[in-house]
Amino acid sequence: MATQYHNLSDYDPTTIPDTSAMKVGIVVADWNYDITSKLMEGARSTLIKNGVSPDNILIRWVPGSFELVYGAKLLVQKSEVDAVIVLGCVIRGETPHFDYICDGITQGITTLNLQSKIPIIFGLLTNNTMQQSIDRAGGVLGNKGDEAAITAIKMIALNKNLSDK
Ligand code: DLZ
Repeated sequence: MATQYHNLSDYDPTTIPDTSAMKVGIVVADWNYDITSKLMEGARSTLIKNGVSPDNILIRWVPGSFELVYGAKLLVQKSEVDAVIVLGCVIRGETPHFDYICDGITQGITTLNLQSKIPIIFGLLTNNTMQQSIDRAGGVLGNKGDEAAITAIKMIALNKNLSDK
């Protein structure tokens, strides 16, 4: 079913499933902290606003976005979470090896998703400028952390729904 929304944080709250038992891990990169801390706050507050208990949100920091893949793998293997959200920010203008980092993370998260029993949600900003990242971390274009949180809730529900059959 196609979403009628272009921004995943514009959601119909009546479609949000029961989240009271959901456990969500968030792995967030320290690099570009001014941006990533806002993504993290957006994700955390959106989970809580939609019924996830603060006690069921596990947040772990890694040095840079490249470490998000290993961080997510650790949470998949060593915690009891139902989904992992990765949050980071890579800016082309400030990062000489932008394409290598972005490709590595994208491939890594894709591979983890294929191997893991729980969904890994991709919340990596890959922008050309700092302003574009500011716009997407609680600025004029919303907060990609919020979108990642809603996506996590929906994917956990899908996984649980199919597991119950
Ligand atoms: C090295 C590096 C650079 C140049 N730029 C960024 C960036 O824009 N965003 C980010 O999250 N991390 C960056 N890093 C750090 C790498 O992700 C990684 O932490 C280091 O290469 C060590 O593995």
